[in-house]
Amino acid sequence: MKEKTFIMLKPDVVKRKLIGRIIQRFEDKGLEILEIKMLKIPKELAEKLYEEHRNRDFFEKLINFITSGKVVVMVIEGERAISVVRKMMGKTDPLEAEVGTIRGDFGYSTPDNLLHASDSEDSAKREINLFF
Ligand code: 3AN
Repeated sequence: MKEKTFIMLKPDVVKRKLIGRIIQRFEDKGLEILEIKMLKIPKELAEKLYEEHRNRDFFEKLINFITSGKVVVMVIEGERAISVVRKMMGKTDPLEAEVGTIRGDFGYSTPDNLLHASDSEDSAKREINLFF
């Protein structure tokens, strides 16, 4: 079944000039980019996106990072796209993310761990609506 998912390339990707290489991976996989735009996220929107983490000790650090520069947001579609993209992204801690995943190949820290991708159908709908 075709699914839509929401992906955000974080400010570290833009600063490190990795936008093209990361998008290339999704295109190479056969996923389709339906929407794409670049923006600097207002603080309120960043807090909404990450509201489930509001009580975590890293919340402020995460919001400061995500609003520190431009991000690229996308809607991507494909068969079981949500889990396929999560697999391609790799684990949250880049030290644990396997080689071959985006975080495993390009990342070494948090919260600057390259990208965000929806983890369920409900969050995909919610996140797409926040940005598109
Ligand atoms: P994922 O992005 O892999 O779904 P979540 O949803 O648990 O991971 O975390 C959301 C974001 O919060 C991560 N992408 C990362 O940027 C940040 N984050 C998670 N854990 C930490 C941590 N221990 N220290 C700093 N930032 C973190």
